[in-house]
Amino acid sequence: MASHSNTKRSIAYIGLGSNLQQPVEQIERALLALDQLPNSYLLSYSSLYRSAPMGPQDQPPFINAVAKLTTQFTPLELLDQLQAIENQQGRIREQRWGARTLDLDLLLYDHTIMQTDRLTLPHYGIKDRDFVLKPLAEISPEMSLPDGSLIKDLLKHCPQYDLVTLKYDKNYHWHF
Ligand code: A4P
Ligand code: MG
Repeated sequence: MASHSNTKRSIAYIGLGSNLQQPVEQIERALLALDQLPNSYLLSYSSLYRSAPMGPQDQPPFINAVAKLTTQFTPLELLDQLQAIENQQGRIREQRWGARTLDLDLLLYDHTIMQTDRLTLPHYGIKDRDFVLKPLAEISPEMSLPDGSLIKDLLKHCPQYDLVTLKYDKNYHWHF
């Protein structure tokens, strides 16, 4: 395990999305990978949601979820870890907003606000995506963004992507 001078624990929220190659399994594998990250602890994760594609419409529906971690990684170190997981799951970067096996977005890192070439925090799309806000509200109903806006208020005025919550059955399978 790499040693890190940063021993402070931060809270990070990760948005997961997939619409290729058995998306439910892609999300489950990604949650397992997040659970196994060093210097981090997976605190909770939302239900899985099916959503209509935002962007090009000639692609399958997405499966989305949100996970909450504590981590000792800095924001950029955590982004590296997330991109490594995307690559392990066969992510090929093609069209912007196009189909993908796995997309991991760093939504929030404590109340950090930053804008660099590699990383924008909070993630720029949070407020316009019910497939991010709804799972966020499920795991942290009272949370707000660094600008003070409440997730549950944002959800009321947000574009809708036909969300359907998947159910987790007693055989440990997600289904519609
Ligand atoms: N980057 C900057 N900030 C961040 C951040 N907070 N988290 C940079 C993650 N990455 C961040 O991302 C491009 C670059 O953004 C990265 O190299 C990183 O340095 P990417 O994942 O390679 O490209 P992308 O995902 O195709 O582009 P983008 O703009 O991030 O797309 P989004 O916003 O991720 O949207 N429809 C539904 N229903 N559900 C979805 O999940 N997802 C997308 C992709 C489109 N339509 C969707 C969904
Ligand atoms: Mg992305």
